Amino acid sequence: MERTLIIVKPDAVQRGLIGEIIHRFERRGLRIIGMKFIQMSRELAEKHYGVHVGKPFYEGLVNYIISGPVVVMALEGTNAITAARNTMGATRCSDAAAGTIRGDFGLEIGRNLVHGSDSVENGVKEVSFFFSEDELVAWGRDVDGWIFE
Ligand code: DAT
Ligand code: MG
Repeated sequence: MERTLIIVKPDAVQRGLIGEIIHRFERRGLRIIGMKFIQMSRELAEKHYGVHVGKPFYEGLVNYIISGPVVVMALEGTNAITAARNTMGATRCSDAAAGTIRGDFGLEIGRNLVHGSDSVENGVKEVSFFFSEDELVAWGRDVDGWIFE
């Protein structure tokens, strides 16, 4: 079972797309194990985006992610990393396939609506940045056997 950290970014929150975005992951079969509505501190944003320090877009990226409230979610499922990233679409919205979140709702790379972890290792790490273990709910759904093999 993999874990991924999903962030409904400030542009998506401002545009009233929280429900639409959560719905797509929920419908995919991923199991929600943590969720909260927060405004990120600069400190937490810099930790989360630490891998991008020094890149030309880093400053703008941090300012964008702290510019308004976000929804952070920890999702669990078989192949959760790849599945969630395919549901999100390509980083550059204009390249994202229609039917994906970014392909259906975005135009620009700096307003790309959603974050999802990019590896199993980063999924575990990023979930731990935003959730303590006691904020995560270990639960099963009656339908799990019809979604997970
Ligand atoms: P992703 O969010 O698809 O995992 P990433 O981890 O490579 O993409 O980059 C993190 C965010 O940084 C991305 O969502 C948007 C921004 N970004 C990435 N590359 C960029 C670029 N070349 N110009 C401007 N912003 C960029
Ligand atoms: Mg990334």
